[in-house]
Amino acid sequence: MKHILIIGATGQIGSELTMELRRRYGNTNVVAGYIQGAEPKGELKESGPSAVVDVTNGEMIESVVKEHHIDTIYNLAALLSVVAESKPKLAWKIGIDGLWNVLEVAREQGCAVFTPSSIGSFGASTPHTLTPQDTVQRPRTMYGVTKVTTELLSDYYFNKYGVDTRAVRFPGIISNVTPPGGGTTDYAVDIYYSAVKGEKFVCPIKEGTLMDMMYMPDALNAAIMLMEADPTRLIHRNAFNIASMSFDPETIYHAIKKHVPAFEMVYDIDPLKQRIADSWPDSLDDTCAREEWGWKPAYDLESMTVDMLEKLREKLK
Ligand code: AKB
Repeated sequence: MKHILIIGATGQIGSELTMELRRRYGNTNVVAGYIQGAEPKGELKESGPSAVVDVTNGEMIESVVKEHHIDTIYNLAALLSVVAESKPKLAWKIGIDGLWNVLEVAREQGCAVFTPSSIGSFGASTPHTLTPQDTVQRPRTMYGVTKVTTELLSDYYFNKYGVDTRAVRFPGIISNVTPPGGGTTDYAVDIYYSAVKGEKFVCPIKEGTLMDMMYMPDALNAAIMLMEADPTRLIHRNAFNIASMSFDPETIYHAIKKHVPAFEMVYDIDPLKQRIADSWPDSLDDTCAREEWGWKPAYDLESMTVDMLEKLREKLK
C-alpha cells in the first residue's frame, strides 16, 4: 500500500486530490500537507492525517516524510499565473526552491514525485494549434518560467539520480469544491458561479480566445493514472500534454445559457490576463499521454456543464 503526502492539500486541486487518493488508497495512508493559515477543514480535516508542510522548508518536508513513511509526494505548491506576475520572487521561491527541497527529500528517502506543469509552460513562439508534446517552450511569464524549470529539474533528478518523477501539463481546471485563485483560466470557473447565482457575468477574457480546459474529475484521474503507470512504457516524464476540451468565452457562455436561458455575459477585458491567454496554446496534442499510459478524458463541455450546474445549485442553495 502506498503512503502519500500531498503538499498544498488545501488548494483548488489539492483539496479534491487528497479526498480521491484517500478513497483509493485508504484514509490513513494519505497525509494532507498544508501551511499555517490554510488549515484543512470539514471532511478533509476529519477523514485522515494532516501535517504542516511548508515547501520552502526542506527539514520540515523530511520530518513529515520520515514520520509517515511516505513513498509518494504530490507537490502542488505554486502561485498561479496572474498572481505570480505581481510576486515573481515568491513564485520562484515556492515553485523552484520548494521543488528542489522536495526532490532532495525524495532522492534521500526514495519517494516518487508528481509536480504538475501547465499550459503556461508554453509561450507565444510555441505552435498554438494542437501544440506538440515536444516543442518550443519560451514563456515570458514568471509562472511559465517556473513551470519549464519544474519540468527540466524533475527530468534532471530522474536522469541523474533515478528519482521517479512524473507530471502532466494541466490546462485550466474547472471545479465546484475549492475555487482557484490568481489564474488566467479562473473565468471558466467564475462563469458557473455567476450563472447559478443569477448574476450577469463580466468576462475578463476576449471573445475568440481559445484555451484548453478540463473538469476536475479528469484532472485527478490523470495525475493518479500517471503515477500508477508502468514505468517501462514511459518515453516522456516531465511533463505530458493532456487535453479534454478547448473553448473560448462565447462557447462556454452558450453551453451554460442552454441550461440557464436568462444568463447574461458582458466583457471587460483584463489586459494582463488577456496577454497571458494570448501567449498560451489554443489546443494541445495529447497523443503521447494516450499512447504511453492510456490517458482518456471522460468529460466534454456539455457533460461538465450539466454536472457543474447541478453541483453548484446544491452547494449554493
Ligand atoms: C492558471 O490559469 O494560471 C492555471 C494554469 C492554466 O496553469 N489555471
